[in-house]
Amino acid sequence: MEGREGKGGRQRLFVALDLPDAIRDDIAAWGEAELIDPALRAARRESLHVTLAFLGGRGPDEAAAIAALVRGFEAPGAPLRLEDPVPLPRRGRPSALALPAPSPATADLHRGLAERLVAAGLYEPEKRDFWPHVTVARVRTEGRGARRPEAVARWPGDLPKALKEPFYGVRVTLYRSELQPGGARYVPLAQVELS
Ligand code: 2AM
Repeated sequence: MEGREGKGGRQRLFVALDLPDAIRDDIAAWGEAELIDPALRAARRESLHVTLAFLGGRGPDEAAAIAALVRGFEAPGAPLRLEDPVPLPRRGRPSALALPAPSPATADLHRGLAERLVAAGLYEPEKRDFWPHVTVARVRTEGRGARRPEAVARWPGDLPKALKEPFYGVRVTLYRSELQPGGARYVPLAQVELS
């Protein structure tokens, strides 16, 4: 689509495990009450996900091949649970806030997907270990053009007990990330339901 792509028709892509609507609703409700520091910008409700593979800028042919691979991906639904929020990075001034989502099944999904993408010549695995998490807020940067995150005075409290109950991630989606002034918007390009 015109105007939606970067240089040379490239799109910024990633594959994610979607969270069930009820969990997105509960995280959004928690965020409305807890993400009150003006330096924090809460993620949009529909943007809440666990990234399985970050693909970066890709041209149309690669994007089509990745979409086909995602549509043909077969795997069981992955149980996961959320933990209390942690500022990231852990050292230095934080630029984001994430909920860790420890889950061997999600790590298996990541591995299975990465193996298929690598076999198709579409992905170079990351050197760092896979760490499943849901980013719930970004920290605004200081002034125009500045990259340094603002200082956050009031970090949110812990998650309510109900949000720490295990649940299933049931859908894998290829997203295009569109950078916008109000924060990135993620457009679904291909999806597969897990069994
Ligand atoms: P984050 O939530 O930890 O920031 C869209 O930007 C998604 O891709 C986000 O979930 C983001 O992770 C992830 N992402 C962005 N840049 C990345 C990178 N260089 N390596 C791995 N994941 C990245």
